Amino acid sequence: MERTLLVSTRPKIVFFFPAFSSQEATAPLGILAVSTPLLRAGYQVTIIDSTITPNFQKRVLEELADALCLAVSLVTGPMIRETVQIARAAKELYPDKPVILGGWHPSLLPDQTLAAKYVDVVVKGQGEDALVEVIRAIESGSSLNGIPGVGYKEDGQIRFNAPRSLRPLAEMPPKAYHLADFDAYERVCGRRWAMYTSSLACPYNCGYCTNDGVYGRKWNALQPAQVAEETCDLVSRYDLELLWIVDDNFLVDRDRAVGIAEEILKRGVNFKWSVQGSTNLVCRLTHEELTLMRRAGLTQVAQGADSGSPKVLKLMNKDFQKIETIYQAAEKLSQSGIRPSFNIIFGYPGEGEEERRESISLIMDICRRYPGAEFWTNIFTPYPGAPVMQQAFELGIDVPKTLEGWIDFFLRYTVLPWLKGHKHREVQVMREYLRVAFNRVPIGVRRKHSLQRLVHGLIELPARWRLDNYFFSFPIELWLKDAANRLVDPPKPKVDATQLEAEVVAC
Ligand code: B12
Ligand code: SF4
Repeated sequence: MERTLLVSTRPKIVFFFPAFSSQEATAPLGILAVSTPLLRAGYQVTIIDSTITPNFQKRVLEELADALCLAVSLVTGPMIRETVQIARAAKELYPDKPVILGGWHPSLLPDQTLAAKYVDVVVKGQGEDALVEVIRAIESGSSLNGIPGVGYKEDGQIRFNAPRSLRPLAEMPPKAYHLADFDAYERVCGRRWAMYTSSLACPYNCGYCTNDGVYGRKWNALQPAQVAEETCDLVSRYDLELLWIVDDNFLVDRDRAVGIAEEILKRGVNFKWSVQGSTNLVCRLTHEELTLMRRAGLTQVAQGADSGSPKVLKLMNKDFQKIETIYQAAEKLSQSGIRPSFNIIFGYPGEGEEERRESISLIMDICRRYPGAEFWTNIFTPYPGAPVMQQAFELGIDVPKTLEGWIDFFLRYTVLPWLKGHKHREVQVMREYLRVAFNRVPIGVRRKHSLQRLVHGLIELPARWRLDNYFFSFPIELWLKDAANRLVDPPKPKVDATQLEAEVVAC
């Protein structure tokens, strides 16, 4: 369940990847990225991913016995629970072994993260260069002073070095995919797949998006030949069915996007891939270009439609997208045989019932006109570092003051000061009806029991009727569905894939 590269003389670094509360299990790309420079420098690397490792705490502590330090990768939300648990346990047993945190949450809230007693070092932003410099300093017992992008503790004081400038993706080493146990991920997920990065950053600045704070807005990318070479090699080497290209906005350079498809076709390797891209950039592509991409294996484009209300789109700073753009993107993708996948955010500051109704109408209309189109919905989550945060504060959001405080962030903050009580319950019921009204294709494959399939089939039409009529009282269909689930499914943890499956963030 954990992978170690043994041919090395330098000490071992233990990486921990906490569960991200989703069935979409695959190798943690952030850790694979920062591992390569360590391996090249001669360090050993062990990755323990709690999603695929039974008794993960015991395993981490055992591995740490002869290791130099513990490094954890995390984003804001439920991952913080296991981060805190493991970091505390590690510090208790090995008080002298540094605990290093990297990834989105430490990047966006470095001071607060480092203030936790059981955290010794935080790395802000890209970690490839920073981590190997930190590890070298720890190994030689020297100060971390002067290592850009790093915060650390010295003489009981918290210190931050100057920020590290962003490096273009093309300069970065390849990710250490060979450390990943794809068999184990497949057992959890039901699908054999991996993530791949072909570009970094996004030129836009949507109000809820945290990207600017970590990757800036200067989009940079790999050339088509390199992307095709690496992706074809990856799927062939690890026998993968699907690659999710996790770029924030894959389509910024139209010629490059089409070029990648041409290069994949040239190599004749068959695999499915999906990308994230904004609707306006989908609309720029011609039918011929999209068909070519489909032939090369592109099966889905995930896009942030975000709202069916022009007023809310404006509040979200999405001037690059009109309601017609969403329709056009759905049409173009459907006509080319590519699944249009959209994200919708309910409860954005400034959204009222009228605007929510507009979103529901948009969803219903698009799903009917373009069968196969899918919508994933979220309730607005105010993330630190997002442009809208200031306004959210003014509207009464109270963000946690400690790292542990963020553990229950989801549970607390899907309930917003302006969306709570009856209104909040109604939105949750509405989201449940949306889940059953039209089919969606998640990455994680969860086979439904025949009873669940039967109930789903029975309530699909009533769910659509309710959504058309915006009527959510006495949700008997959902009670029926829950009863069927209880009969065939074991009880679920408090924060789990079912709650989060709808919350993939897309452009
Ligand atoms: C893939 C993905 C997922 C997958 C994860 C699948 C998996 N098996 O890992 C799934 C679908 C499960 C998912 C879920 C969610 N995600 Co997500 N996801 C992403 C996505 C698209 C790619 C992440 C990735 O691997 N990138 C590639 C790697 C190489 O880049 P990186 O992670 O930035 O890593 C670099 C640095 O951060 C750093 N680094 C990373 N780890 C470490 C560790 C150490 C020790 C060091 C030193 C450095 C370091 O170095 C790396 C190389 O430079 C990002 C957006 C993005 N473009 O990155 C969003 C993103 C990370 N997700 C986000 C969110 C909000 C979520 C959800 C909370 C959504 C929701 N509302 O439910 C959920 C739940 C997450 C949870 N963990 O609890 C936000 C995080 C914002 C934040 N404040 O933390 C992002 C940034 C999207 C966005 N723009 O808003 N997600
Ligand atoms: S939400 Fe998507 S389109 Fe908007 S700024 Fe973030 S990455 Fe770019």
